Amino acid sequence: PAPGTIIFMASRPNHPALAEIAKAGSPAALEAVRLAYLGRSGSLTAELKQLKDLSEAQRRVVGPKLTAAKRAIEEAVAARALHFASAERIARVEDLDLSRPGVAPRRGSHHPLTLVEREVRKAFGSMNFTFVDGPEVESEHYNFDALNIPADHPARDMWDTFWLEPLKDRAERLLLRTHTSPVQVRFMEENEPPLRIVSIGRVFRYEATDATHEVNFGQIEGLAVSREASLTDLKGVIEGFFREFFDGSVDFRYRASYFPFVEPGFEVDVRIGRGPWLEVMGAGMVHQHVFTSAGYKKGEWQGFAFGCGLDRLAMIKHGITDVRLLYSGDPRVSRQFN
Ligand code: FA5
Repeated sequence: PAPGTIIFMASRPNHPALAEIAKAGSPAALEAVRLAYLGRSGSLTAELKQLKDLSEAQRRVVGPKLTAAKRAIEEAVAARALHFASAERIARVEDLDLSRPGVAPRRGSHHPLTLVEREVRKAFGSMNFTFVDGPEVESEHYNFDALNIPADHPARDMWDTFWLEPLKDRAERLLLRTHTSPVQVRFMEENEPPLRIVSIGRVFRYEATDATHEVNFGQIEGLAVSREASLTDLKGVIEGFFREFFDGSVDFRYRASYFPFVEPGFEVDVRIGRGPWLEVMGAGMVHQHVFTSAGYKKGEWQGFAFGCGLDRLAMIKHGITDVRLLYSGDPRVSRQFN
């Protein structure tokens, strides 16, 4: 039924007030009807007052009829009042233009680094690598010593380090890890080969920022250890990954380089299409000293490792010219990846 329609139910008293309420054309008219029956000098009020003068038997017959009538009138008045209120509301929004285009909700988007990280996981996942994490606050031991970089080794100059205030109850010096390579040792201490892991995370370096250097950036660490892991396997994995990641033709260049935790070591450059050569990662065969610091017996295992800048991958893939944009917190950066 339309709003305000009064339904006379069979069980309700067919009181004459109900028809008047239905006919009331305004809130004022409705109020007048209500007062005529239920007001202080209303007719139903008067009848209810007279109940006390009736005999017990009469009261038992008339009483329920009067209270039922009172309730029916109150309900009808309330329903009619609701009808007036909603009619008023409809009048107020009558100029509503339902054909006007709506306001589209703004959809969020993932940060380009998140998207790149997911692609990296997909590619290495398909090559049966397991993903592991390591702490960002690292000890001097795992970040340097266990990786064959003793205190007096000149290679320590390669990483400008954020040192942390030493904890009172810990002799060990703590730092913000300068690379993800400490994860290699942490994982090997707990696991026996053969193994294949990738660790993606934040690293920190105390250096001046420019378009290609941040103080805080992401690295992808890879490690595979078995009886006969070889350079050929390393090349196969790296090239397989980049071909999938860049979805097409990629050229590779390997340049001899030095990292104390690999031997031999090299840098990998890639070229996409006819673009320039870009340095994307350090890599090499795991140094036996790293195996021994992880508790493996010298000469028993062979492994390869690589460390790649996550930000650089994102920049190359999406033509981002300044790494600092990735950490600017500017939503316009992410919005372009919707
Ligand atoms: C390392 O950090 C080695 N741990 C990599 C490695 C792992 C070598 C395993 C061998 C075996 P390097 O300092 O070159 O190496 O950094 C690796 C990558 O991180 C670089 O190729 C670059 O892509 C990225 N990178 C380095 N410094 C910055 C920086 N300040 N901002 C952004 N990306 C950086």
